[in-house]
Amino acid sequence: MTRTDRIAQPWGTRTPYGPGTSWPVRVDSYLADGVDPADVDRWVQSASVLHSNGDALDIAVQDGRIVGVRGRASDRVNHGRLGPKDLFGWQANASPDRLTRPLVREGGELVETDWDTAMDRVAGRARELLDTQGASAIGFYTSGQLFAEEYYTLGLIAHAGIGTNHVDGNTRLCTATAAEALKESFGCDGQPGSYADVDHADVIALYGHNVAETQSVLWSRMLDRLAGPNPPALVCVDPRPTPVARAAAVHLAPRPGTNLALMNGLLHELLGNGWVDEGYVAAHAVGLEELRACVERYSPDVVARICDVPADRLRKAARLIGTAERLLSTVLQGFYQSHQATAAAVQVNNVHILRGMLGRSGCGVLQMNGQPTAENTRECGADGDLAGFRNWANKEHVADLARVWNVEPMDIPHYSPPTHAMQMFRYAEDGSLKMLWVSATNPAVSMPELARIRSVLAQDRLFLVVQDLFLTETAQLADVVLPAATWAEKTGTFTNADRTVHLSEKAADPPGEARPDLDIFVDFARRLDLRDKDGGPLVPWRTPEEAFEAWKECTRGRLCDYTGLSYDRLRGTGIQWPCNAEHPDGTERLYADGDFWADPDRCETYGRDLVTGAPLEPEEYKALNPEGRAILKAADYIPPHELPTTDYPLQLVTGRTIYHFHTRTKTARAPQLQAAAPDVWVEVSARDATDAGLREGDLAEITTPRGTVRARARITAIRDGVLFLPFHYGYWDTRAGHEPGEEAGRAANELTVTEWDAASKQPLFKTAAARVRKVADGAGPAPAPTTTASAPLAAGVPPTQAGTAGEAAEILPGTGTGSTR
Ligand SMILES: Nc1nc2c(c(=O)[nH]1)N[C@H]1C(S)=C(S)[C@@H](COP(=O)(O)OP(=O)(O)OC[C@H]3O[C@@H](n4cnc5c(=O)[nH]c(N)nc54)[C@H](O)[C@@H]3O)O[C@H]1N2
Ligand SMILES: Nc1nc2c(c(=O)[nH]1)N[C@H]1C(S)=C(S)[C@@H](COP(=O)(O)OP(=O)(O)OC[C@H]3O[C@@H](n4cnc5c(=O)[nH]c(N)nc54)[C@H](O)[C@@H]3O)O[C@H]1N2
Ligand SMILES: [Mo]
Repeated sequence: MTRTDRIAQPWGTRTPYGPGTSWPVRVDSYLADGVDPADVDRWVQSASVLHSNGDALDIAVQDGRIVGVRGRASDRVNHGRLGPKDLFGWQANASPDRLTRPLVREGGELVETDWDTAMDRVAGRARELLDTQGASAIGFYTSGQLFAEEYYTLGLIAHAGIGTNHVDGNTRLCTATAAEALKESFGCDGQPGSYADVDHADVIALYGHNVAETQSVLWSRMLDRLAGPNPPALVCVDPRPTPVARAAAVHLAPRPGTNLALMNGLLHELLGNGWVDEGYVAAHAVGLEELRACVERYSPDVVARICDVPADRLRKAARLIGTAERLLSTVLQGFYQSHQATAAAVQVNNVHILRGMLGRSGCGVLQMNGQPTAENTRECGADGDLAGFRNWANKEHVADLARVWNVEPMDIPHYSPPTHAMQMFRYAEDGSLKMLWVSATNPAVSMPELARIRSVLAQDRLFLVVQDLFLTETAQLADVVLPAATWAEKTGTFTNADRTVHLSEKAADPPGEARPDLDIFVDFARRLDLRDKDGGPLVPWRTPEEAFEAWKECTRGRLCDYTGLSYDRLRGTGIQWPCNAEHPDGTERLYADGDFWADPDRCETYGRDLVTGAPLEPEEYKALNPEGRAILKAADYIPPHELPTTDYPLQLVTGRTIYHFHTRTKTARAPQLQAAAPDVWVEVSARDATDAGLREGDLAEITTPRGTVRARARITAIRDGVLFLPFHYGYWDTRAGHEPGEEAGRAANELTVTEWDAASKQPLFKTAAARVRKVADGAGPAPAPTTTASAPLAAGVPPTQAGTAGEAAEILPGTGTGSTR
């Protein structure tokens, strides 16, 4: 066993391996100071909820309290490894400022109350609105961080019980584009690939995906391949010098917002050089001629001018991708939250269709998820889609769902596409939406253009319910605050980005009167007395396992078929859906036979116009794709709406660092993680820093047409003309030495724009015009990590480390049994 400071070395010790061999096991664990493995009473099976990777772990329990975590050696996803957030993040559960009682607003103040009073207020307001204004006065805005059982229950209540079309998740900000891109190309949501493709690929292309920081264990797998024999070549498309970019054979750093032009350039080269599997395309795809006609216009020289990347480097990337024998591609927020998101993400699918690189080992596309349970939000229809990937525009799908729920088809709204989150906030702003129930998300920090979001949420005429662990920026604006139990305090299942379903079991009691989200939703349904068409309770279940059994029935025969799973079967390793009688052990890769889920009778959508977002009519879809093949969809590049001007000469992008999760409600409460990145910073290139007179650590002010943020400058190898802000830092926070009410904000979303992708409706967090100026000299380096994309150019910045506080155990192959007991 070795001990490693996992703040200083986030990816831990290398265990090299070669292509086609299995990734060695390395078991990581961290126990609270003074706890000996021998003292642990119980190890409770779970997986991480601080990213979408699904790192399986066991929770250590001593005297009824959580005291640590240990990676599960037997799990297919992580082979025992854990990342920094996995190792240290659990400490937030026991934070003394957890919500322990419901709160209601009385005379302008939030005051403690009992559950009956709080829930009667919520149910009472809902009943009143249903009676006076109808269901469209009520909206639900949920998360990618609850469990499948909870989403399924919420989706049923909202769709069939309340009857509103206003149901969405923060998955709209996160992976709406992943879902849309998969639907557009393959007819249905669902990742074709598998993490095991890393073990076989000879080329791995990462598009706008800083996997090193955002799915750090998946990056360890790639690093172990890079350290072994016959390593894969990496292609990285990102304007920042991420760890991925540094390890890449080819790094393309395009101007933000030009991804589609870049992709069209790569496809131009694939088609021009004949790097196409003609037989595969002829047998399994439609749309080749349209694609060819479109990408013809994107020669490397044209693309070099649009994206400002060297033409030869583009050719080099295209050659790697075009001649790869086993190509794995991943896509994430650098595409999904940037301009022309869906159109660009779809082109990555097109690369795989053209090259016939689907359904074989090493040949995967991962249109990544971000949040741990985002896949379930989508599957269960808590993002507005219909449960089980059913098509709202297909009457038979609606009828089938009505059968499962024992309601009338007309009870399930399907007259128009589901209302997306940005539109729900617009309805609240306009006043037609009068009640908004927010669960497990913090929009007062995470949505674009915060000044506007605050004014929407703070309105008197909006009845705001917030269900959270803490009194977040959003909860502070609520009329009713419901204290929730969280991960490790409740049981449920969730599905990671490669379709692996994990069971997460309750390890400890929630604090005070906090209750599982499932119990809260079920209680609401009971208070409203929601019924099915025979007068039985609409939500007949109480426990997570009962909810899971009901969900299984809803997925029967669908692509996301869960019918072969059970809580018992999931006690062991995670299992990939579809899992049913035909595939009792789950399914490693979708579409092995080139049989897509795109048949007009079974597809999840008839698709949209990628430029305007207009839904296609069923007849149009049938004419385009009568046999249900994969669809090669083309789109032309158009410049972003907000381009640099003389007033705002730079481009602002926003994103993440390895040590923090989102608005930091959990990671700011884990001492090692908080200390590694305690306050906001802004990344600036050396040229732009010189222009602004900025040196490392100086206080800078960043301004866009929406607002101003102050942050310490970190000078890095980011592309010239681009600024980067992490979006983790909400209201000024005394922990970082700030006084509440300081003048300029520090949340990146004070600056972002209210605009979204036409097809997926995902907001643009990664394309805005901005300027930067110096406010004051710094007293030392910026509070940014040195281990990551924010590594400083300046010498002498103390390295990010935690010393003994960050030490975690690693059991390496051949040095132990994999058990720390
Ligand atoms: N440590 C950590 N891990 C997380 C999370 C977290 O908060 N912290 N959150 C989880 C969630 S919900 C998500 S969605 C994922 C997100 O995971 P990622 O998508 O990997 O993370 P981001 O930092 O949002 O964006 C990735 C990269 O996009 C680049 N980028 C910006 N604009 C453009 C552009 O126009 N084109 C291109 N090609 N690239 C661009 C940025 O430079 C950035 O490095 O991470 C998950 N994992
Ligand atoms: N500028 C900018 N903005 C962004 C992004 C970006 O890259 N740049 N990324 C976007 C993306 S991809 C995402 S996913 C969003 C994330 O944005 P949010 O969803 O707002 O971020 P979180 O901080 O994870 O908020 C989750 C909340 O749920 C609470 N919670 C956790 N577990 C539970 C539970 O079991 N039950 C209940 N009831 N509550 C729980 C937490 O305390 C927390 O307050 O941000 C988006 N916003
Ligand atoms: Mo996300």
